[in-house]
Amino acid sequence: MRVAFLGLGIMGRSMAVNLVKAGHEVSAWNRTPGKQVEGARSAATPAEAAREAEVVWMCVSDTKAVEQVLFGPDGVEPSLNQGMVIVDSSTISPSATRQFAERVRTRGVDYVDAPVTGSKIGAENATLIFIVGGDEAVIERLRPLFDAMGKQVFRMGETSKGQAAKLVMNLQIALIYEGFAEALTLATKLGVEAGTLLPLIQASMIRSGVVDYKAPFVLKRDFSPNFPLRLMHKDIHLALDAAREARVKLPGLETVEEVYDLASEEGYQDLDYAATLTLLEKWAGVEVKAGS
Ligand code: NA7
Repeated sequence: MRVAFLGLGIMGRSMAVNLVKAGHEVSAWNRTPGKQVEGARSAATPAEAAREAEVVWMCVSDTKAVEQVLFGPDGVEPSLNQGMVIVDSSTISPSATRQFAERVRTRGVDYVDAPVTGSKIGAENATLIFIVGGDEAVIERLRPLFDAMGKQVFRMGETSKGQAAKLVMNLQIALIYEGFAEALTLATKLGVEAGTLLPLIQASMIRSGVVDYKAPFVLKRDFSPNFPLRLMHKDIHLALDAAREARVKLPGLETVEEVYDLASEEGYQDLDYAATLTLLEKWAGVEVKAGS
């Protein structure tokens, strides 16, 4: 298929590489020049990338970035053609997604929200899980592209429901990780080493994918970004905004948001979100260690 890929960040670049590997004809664009995808045509603007495309696939930071890529100067809008499909793998606001979809629908263009879970490693290995909102038949047409970049597609309902589901997934990841980080901090303060505690966690009902994934990084004190703190912070804001719009109270997430606010003030934005642990350690005056 002819695909315009817009946004070559940590996730987008690997996704575009996998589309090329699967034999699709890709024209790629990134806001900051210099990021390229071997085998893809480099476009100077989103509009240029989209001109001949059947599918425009976006993976940019946030709601504002999606709006600019679609409707800003040099944005995709003038290149929209009847029958085209826009797919958004960024994690953004569900209500803004509905507005963007309505705007392009007037031009005969379908809109599918397809945020992902699986992190940097999932993007590299083409094992992403797509959390999708949109028309079933349109999603089926996109199947070869989903298959090239991921391992599973879960349809949550019509357009914007993918974003809604993604936000509640990240809500849980943020809360589960914070629970783990608080447990490690208190355990260390009380004299139980992380390396001693972990096998107990893994053997018990507390075991979780989040802990399995993060524990090795935490024990190595490797806080380089698989999923940068600034993006999880953004998703926490998005979830709280969506909750406010829906008049839902989320006290746990509100507290975690404060931890992220302080972590950002400490300058941790570009570290992995696992670095919130270091804030807890600082407050407690301990450092979590794997142990002997
Ligand atoms: P990264 O690695 O921070 O990449 C973000 C990308 O978004 C990168 O290509 C940016 O371009 C691009 N970006 C940011 N702001 C804009 C604006 N205003 N216009 C156009 N492009 C922009 O994030 P990830 O790849 O890890 O994640 C991407 C999304 O997936 C995000 O929503 C996550 O929550 C999930 P740059 O190179 O900075 O010019």
